[in-house]
Amino acid sequence: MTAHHLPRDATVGVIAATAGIGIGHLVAALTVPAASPVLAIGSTVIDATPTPVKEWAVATFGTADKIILIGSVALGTLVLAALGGIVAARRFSIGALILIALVAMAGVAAFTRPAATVADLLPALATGVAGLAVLWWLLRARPAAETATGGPTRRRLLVGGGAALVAAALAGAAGEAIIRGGRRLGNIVLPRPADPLPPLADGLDIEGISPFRTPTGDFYRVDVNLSVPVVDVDDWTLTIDGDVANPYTITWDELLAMDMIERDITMTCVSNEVGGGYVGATRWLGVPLADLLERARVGSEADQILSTAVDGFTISTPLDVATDGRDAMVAIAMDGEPLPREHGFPARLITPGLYGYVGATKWVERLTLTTYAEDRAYWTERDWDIDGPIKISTRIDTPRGLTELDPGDLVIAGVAWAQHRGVEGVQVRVDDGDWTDAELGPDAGVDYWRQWYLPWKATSGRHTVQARCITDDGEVQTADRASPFPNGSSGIHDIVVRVG
Ligand SMILES: Nc1nc2c(c(=O)[nH]1)N[C@H]1C(S)=C(S)[C@@H](COP(=O)(O)O)O[C@H]1N2
Ligand SMILES: [Mo]
Repeated sequence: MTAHHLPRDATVGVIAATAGIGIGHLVAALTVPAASPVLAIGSTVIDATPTPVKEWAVATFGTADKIILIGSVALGTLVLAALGGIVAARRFSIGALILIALVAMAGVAAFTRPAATVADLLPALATGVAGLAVLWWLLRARPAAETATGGPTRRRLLVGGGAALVAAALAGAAGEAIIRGGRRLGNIVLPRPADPLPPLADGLDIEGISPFRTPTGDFYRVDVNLSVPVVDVDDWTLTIDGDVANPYTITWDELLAMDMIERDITMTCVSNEVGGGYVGATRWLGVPLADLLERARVGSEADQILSTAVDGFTISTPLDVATDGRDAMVAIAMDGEPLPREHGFPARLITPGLYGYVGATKWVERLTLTTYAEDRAYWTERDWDIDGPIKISTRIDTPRGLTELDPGDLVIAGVAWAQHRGVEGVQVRVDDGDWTDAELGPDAGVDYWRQWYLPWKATSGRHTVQARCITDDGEVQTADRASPFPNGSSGIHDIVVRVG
């Protein structure tokens, strides 16, 4: 055997691995979607990545961080698979061992996920069986006596390999379709809140300003999940346990039968940078956390609510925010629709005034009353603050920084939020001028952002525009640009524009 067969043998390895991954994805879709080989390895890599690197990745690639991660895992897998193919063509058993090692990694990654069961091993198993079968079959299809020009047998290899690739693509696509189509989002009829709110105001209609209510499709998404959990409400339950006198579990129907509240709440991520897009505002429908806890009769020890998602992810929320009168809730709907899967279907925690990582558990299924001394959650284990109050923020939506504008009458506009405190005013400053009061849009309560705007006669030249927020209790936002992690970025948003 000679070196010029290397590309062909490498291709055989890649085809075998691709076939395995495609079949594995289909089996995962039918069993445990998150245990799909590439996803399972990717999630393990995410969990094992040191926090600073993770923060860097989110800051640098934004939401594309996941695509880049999956891409790298896939690339690494294919390189190893190519090596497996080359070795297998010479010594089948050793080449096969390389593929088996790859599959074993996927199996271990799937099985060590929180709350994994034996079913989590099925996708890796299917990947291994399919991959090895294709490898063996393709290598057997190779001509016994090789000729440089190839021939019909070589064509058989091409056709066979092509067929395996097509089958892999079909299986993978079918799997993806099943996962996305979901087993059942259900024909959910949302209950009416006990005290419906008046409709949310339309808000200011200024070109470039954030809409007063963020359309759900534009709502930012932040989580550690490569694949979105698929939950069937018929199988879902919510359990309240830990330091409580009356631990209990309720079904979806029982949750829906409880009294509902609707609240207008702005949500944001601790990783949002000054002026960034990880913030959204909408109307949430749900059951007050206080009601759920009251029924459980919380003991005297607990100081945190440790919430667990269906995939084992945990968030810890200070117990006092559930009882200090704010409208923390287990939400089931946003903007009048059941939660979309990416935002936590069927139920999630929403805690006004706290960053998402300490109060907004998506796909929640358990609330455990415990203590900070005893239990830690995903992010607090990684040394993030246990208390994550949202910092006062102002964002200039328009004009955009670093743009060229025509001189004349312009409007500076944006949003400001002082969660759970209320926005009393917003002030704008151009260059070294005075801070000028902006006009405010409608008020939907202390937990909701406010739109603001200020007309501006723009003169030629380069200008700096800044905006700051003043809270209902009189605090003026400062220019302190604290590091965005782990406490959230504050700081005055400033942009530079050129008027030409
Ligand atoms: N299960 C689960 N819930 C989660 C997270 C997560 O990774 N897993 N991320 C949290 C973080 S950091 C934020 S900012 C919010 C984001 O919610 P959204 O994606 O609906 O905007 O969800 C929170 N809830
Ligand atoms: Mo977050």
